Amino acid sequence: MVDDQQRWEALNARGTPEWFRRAKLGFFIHWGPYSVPAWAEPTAELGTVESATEWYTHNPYSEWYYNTIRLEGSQAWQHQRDVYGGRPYDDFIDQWRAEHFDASALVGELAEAGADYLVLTTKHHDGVCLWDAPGTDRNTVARGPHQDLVGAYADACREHGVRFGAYYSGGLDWHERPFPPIGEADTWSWDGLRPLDEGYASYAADHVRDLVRRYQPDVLWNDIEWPDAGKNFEPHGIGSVFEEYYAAKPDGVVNDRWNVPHADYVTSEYQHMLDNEDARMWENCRGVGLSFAYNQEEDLSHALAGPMAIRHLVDVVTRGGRLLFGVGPMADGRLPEWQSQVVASVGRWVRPAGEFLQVTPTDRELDLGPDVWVRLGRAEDGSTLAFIDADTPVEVAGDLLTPEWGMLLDGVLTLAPDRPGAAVVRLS
Ligand code: FUL
Repeated sequence: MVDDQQRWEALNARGTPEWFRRAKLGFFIHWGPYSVPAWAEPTAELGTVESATEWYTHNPYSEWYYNTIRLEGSQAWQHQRDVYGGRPYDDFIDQWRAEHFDASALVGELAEAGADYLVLTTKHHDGVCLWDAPGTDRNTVARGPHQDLVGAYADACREHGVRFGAYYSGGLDWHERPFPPIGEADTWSWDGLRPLDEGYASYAADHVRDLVRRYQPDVLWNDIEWPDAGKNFEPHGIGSVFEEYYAAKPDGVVNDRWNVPHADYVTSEYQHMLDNEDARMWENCRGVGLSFAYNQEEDLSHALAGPMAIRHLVDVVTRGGRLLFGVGPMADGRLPEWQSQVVASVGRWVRPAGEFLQVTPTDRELDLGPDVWVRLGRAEDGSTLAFIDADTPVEVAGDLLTPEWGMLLDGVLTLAPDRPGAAVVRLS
């Protein structure tokens, strides 16, 4: 008899699939009924606010709207009263029409920007499923858009050669397991707030199995733990779902937010970073602005735009990670103009320079002074690449690999003012 421990060991013996090792840029899509009110206070980045109550009461994540409007006295609670007369959250499911949704056009836009993969919220914490999931009619086929949105995205990804990932909130489902709003108590812990029971564990496992069978996702991206009753192999255990998944999709990967003995990689979020980056395969996620889902209160001034987005991408990649960059479509299915601008600006850099992101961390150091932004990576041929961004000429010895964005003459690098981000130099 093979026991559970051996089964976990067998799962852990898998190597990281080559495509994921090489993937450096993914886009994260948060889309749901919360995209209808699309409202949050653009306060701060996760990891920069100390008090949990402060964070949740002024939560900048618009996908948390269903929670924030239940925190009496919060601005979101007031907004829901003023604009929607305090009506129930579920009205947004029916108001969501997705009338201009064109999966192929949207995924094409992200592919153009150099996306290796995309991860879509198939069910966020509000419990609404973006496909006709078993066991619930709170889904986008029965209501609202009346479409299988997961299927549309999965097909469009395959059409454009982008790997398709499914985000699933296994840990929180504010409808299936009604909830006291998170943030009333000043704690970051989910204990006492997330469902643990077997009924919910089997409901969620059936969903993930259904996603695997129908869409064969390249990534299974769970959030906020897996219900405790299902953290095993039988009868509804996520371990057996993983076994089925890898049998169907040998080069699939799962993230670490199940809190079970197996994960293919670990995740960080905004400035909530990992302590052991070096030891594992990892991914940093963040929205282009302060929210993952679309927030009408945000514009380009809240975004990590142009060269700053490239700096973040390069910073993550040269530390050994990959970036899962969040965009939030509007309720009609299109990206807001300012987010499209960010995506396009990423593409202006990644299209010509993306190949130089195949680097690993290096111990080599290079001090070019306080005004120069520089990151180093070890290329596959063993050479060292420097990613350099500076407004004034920089003394550096090497070859400029992105000659269209500047000049490197007699050891002096001068960057073009309209460069889309860091220049790449192979150091001597
Ligand atoms: C978090 C969620 O609570 C956020 O809303 C978002 O989905 C992020 C990627 O994960 O934990």
